[in-house]
Amino acid sequence: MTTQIIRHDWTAEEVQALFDLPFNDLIFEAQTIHRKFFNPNEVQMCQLLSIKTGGCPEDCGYCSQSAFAESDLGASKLMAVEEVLSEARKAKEGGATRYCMGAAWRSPKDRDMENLKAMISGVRDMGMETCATLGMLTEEQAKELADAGLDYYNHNIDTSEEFYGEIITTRTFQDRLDTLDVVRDSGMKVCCGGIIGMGEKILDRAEMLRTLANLATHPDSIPINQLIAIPGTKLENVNLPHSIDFVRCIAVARIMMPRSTVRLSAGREEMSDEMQALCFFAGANSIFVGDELLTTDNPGRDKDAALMSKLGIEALAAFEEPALDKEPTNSRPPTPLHEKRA
Ligand code: SAM
Ligand code: DTB
Ligand code: SF4
Repeated sequence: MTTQIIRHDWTAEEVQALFDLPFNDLIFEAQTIHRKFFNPNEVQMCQLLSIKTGGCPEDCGYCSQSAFAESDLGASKLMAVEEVLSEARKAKEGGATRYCMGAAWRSPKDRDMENLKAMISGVRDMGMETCATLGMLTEEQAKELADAGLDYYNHNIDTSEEFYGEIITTRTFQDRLDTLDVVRDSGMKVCCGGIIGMGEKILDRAEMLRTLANLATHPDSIPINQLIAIPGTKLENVNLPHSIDFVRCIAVARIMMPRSTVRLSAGREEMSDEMQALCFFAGANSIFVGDELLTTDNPGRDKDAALMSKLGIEALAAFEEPALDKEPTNSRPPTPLHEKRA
């Protein structure tokens, strides 16, 4: 199969055709593209910290931190700057090169901005890449965070536009896209992906990836989460997707967005070593390390170190450009999504 390399004009049929490929053809294609842009034996190690947990006014059906969830998670205040920096130092000593701070907010309050900026510049001064996920941002907030040294902003579309309303009602799909524009315009890199296994159809997975790939610029980083069905959330009884179906999503993301970092994010606790190895083969090149994600467990460092050693995978250094980054062939000028929709 011939593949245009960097594209922003994927049709629904083309993406569906990728999902319909025989599995071996799909992951061969994904691995071939992966090798054009990345060292296949390097994976980026990120670590998360929940700097403000619980009591969130949004109703995301998967999230333990939503005030609508019946979880026993209390609502905490924003952590103190020193406490965050001390956790970040430990993460760096443990091998993390990107540090991502998450807050259970609809959007940050102006009164929190000074502390957030001190956290960001403090982490940046340690030599780690910085990322934050704080909800919706105004232009001014995005600019302030960028100026403080925030490299990436994580803001997921989570699923297809069509399925979105089944999962979240307190903000729209368009709200998410608007914040992504604000983030991009501020000069920060965009980290945007979604969740597999919320009861969506394959078509929804295809449409989610199509939305991301048809943005004027591909997200620099694409977290693909497997739903962690957390007791007390609306999705607590949803079954895990089949592992092969999950790997297919990684492969399709890699093919559609060849230069982006694809992050094998939540859900690794439930994944076998073999499934994770297939995800790396399909083009995933980043993981979250450490014992915890935000509110749930993650395979600890020892388990991950053993897996990486078995696979001969090395950690990517902070701020390292992909080793094999080349000029794309068959590149077409991007078409902004809003223009395509009009
Ligand atoms: N409040 C911020 C927001 O929603 O943008 C940031 C935090 S939120 C926890 C970040 C992302 O984590 C969500 O968009 C979702 O994709 C993912 N996530 C949250 N809970 C999850 C779960 N139970 N399973 C899998 N992914 C989850
Ligand atoms: C993302 O897409 N996944 C991470 C990060 N961005 C912030 C969060 C996963 C959270 C999993 C559930 C929890 O620990 O609460
Ligand atoms: Fe709030 Fe983010 Fe959880 Fe949604 S995913 S409830 S916005 S913390």
